[in-house]
Amino acid sequence: SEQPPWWTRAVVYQVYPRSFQDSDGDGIGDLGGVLQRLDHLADLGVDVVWLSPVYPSPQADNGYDISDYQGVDPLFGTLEQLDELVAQLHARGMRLLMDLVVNHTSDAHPWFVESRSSPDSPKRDWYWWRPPRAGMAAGQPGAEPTNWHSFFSGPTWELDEASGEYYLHLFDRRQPDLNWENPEVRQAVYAMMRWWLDRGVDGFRMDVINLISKDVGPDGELHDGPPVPGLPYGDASSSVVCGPRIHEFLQEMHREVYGASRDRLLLVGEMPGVTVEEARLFTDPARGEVDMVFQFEHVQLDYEGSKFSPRPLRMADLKASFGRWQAGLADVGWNSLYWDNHDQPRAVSRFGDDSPRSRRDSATCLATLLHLHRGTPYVYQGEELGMANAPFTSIDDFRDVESLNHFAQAVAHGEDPRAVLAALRRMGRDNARTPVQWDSSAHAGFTTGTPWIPVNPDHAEWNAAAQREDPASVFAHHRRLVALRHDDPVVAFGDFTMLLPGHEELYAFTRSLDGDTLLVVCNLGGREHPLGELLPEAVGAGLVLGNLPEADPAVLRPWEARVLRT
Ligand code: TEU
Repeated sequence: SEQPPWWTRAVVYQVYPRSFQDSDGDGIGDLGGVLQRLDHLADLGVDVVWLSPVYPSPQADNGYDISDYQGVDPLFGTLEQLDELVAQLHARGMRLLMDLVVNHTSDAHPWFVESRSSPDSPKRDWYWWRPPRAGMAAGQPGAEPTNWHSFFSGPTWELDEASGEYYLHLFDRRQPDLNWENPEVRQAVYAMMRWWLDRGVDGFRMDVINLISKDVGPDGELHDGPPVPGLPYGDASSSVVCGPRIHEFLQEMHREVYGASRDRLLLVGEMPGVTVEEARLFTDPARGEVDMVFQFEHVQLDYEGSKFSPRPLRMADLKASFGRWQAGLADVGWNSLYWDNHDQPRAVSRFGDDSPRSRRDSATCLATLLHLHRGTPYVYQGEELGMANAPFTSIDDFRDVESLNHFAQAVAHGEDPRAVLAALRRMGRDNARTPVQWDSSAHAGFTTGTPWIPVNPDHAEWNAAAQREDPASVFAHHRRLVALRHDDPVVAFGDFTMLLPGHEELYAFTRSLDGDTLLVVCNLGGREHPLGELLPEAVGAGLVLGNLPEADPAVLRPWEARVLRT
């Protein structure tokens, strides 16, 4: 049978360049810094680097608001440095994914500047422009063309005074949505993608790519969504998540862009709200769409509605979600596996226990659980070091537009600022954006200047230098997990079977391939459990990889994970 694609045994490492390593002392990470740290990535053994945006951008959403798709912002360096990064990664047998942000551009992109210049502009239809709601005056509250609320609070429509028309932005008002119904837009995006592939990049992580097809009804119009409790707006999801032409657009992209390069590429669709059933279609190789998707089910189990309304995570929900995705993509398609990225709080604080006693054990336990599932694991910068949420104390500590907009809207609606701040501290995206902690020196070796966001004070103890030579470190454990995936085909390809589905603290499963079975047992809690009683076959099995020193095989200690060959 034909060889499985190369990325089925790969591990991806996400670099958020702004917070990775600064090389010119301006306090903001850059490409020069990434080039300085390639040995760290090679030492970890990862195969692919997903680079968050470094394109020219006003930085309204830290680069996810792009004003030139074919360049590098001077903040981050030069196109030559990006070419050097491609060459350096390839020299190490690694590959580079660029972040493709084409659901929207920056409002400073020449396309939008032209589109906004006049209702008669040739690029007017490159974006979503609409008159005020029938019978209402431009600027009147409620006159927005639909009642949708933005991911970043407020309405998704911004009034352009000059024309009296509104433009659509699912995210910040500085991120106008491109109109993918317009074939000129699609062709311009495809040409840009081909330009990057010609420079040697190895694929794309496609930002909110399942939002590009909006559901325009038979009248070509966008319609209101159901009201959202507690918000003056409605929910856009039914009109914009996995819209009617999404598969058509991705297949067209596949036909028009990848060509002969296809087999060397990795194409990852970030898809908020995607279901397993839809992911079977998106990732079925026969359909020519994407290779894998970033889904959001497991990172939406510990809140109700808004991410800023947290609730305790139930283990049964976590197992049901992971189990559903493992089963759903077992016979077709492929899973992405992640806890962390630049949009999520730090895993060890959110799903583990970042207290001094349990931080190392829970970080390595969570990593073992994730990396032993079937799919491609993603390591977010600092996750391999057990980096934790930051000790934010005031709203002035936050930088992220999502958090700042939410705080303003929530306080304006009368919520207690301290309660809102507590939710931001727990779930805010800035938790993932504090600088990577390289050593115990000032600013953790991230910059010789003043960091754009404070370094977590715990870098004195939690940093790469302290861990690289320590076989018991979070880093060393991640290195072993990556090696295991490369060396053991059961890890990459074995069938997944969930065990102990009802257990509140133990998460156990098997991976089987041609009669070779691995048993994985993880204790996601602070109490010991009698493994011998619960899974007798675990006790005599050979230990392939554990996160704690070997002890009584019949007892699973707090935050202990074991990979066993039965
Ligand atoms: O994120 C899309 C997205 O769904 C997240 O904004 C998520 O909904 C939110 O963070 C959860 O509260 C992508 C990028 O990863 C993110 O950084 C950008 O802000 C966003 O798209 C817009 O480009």
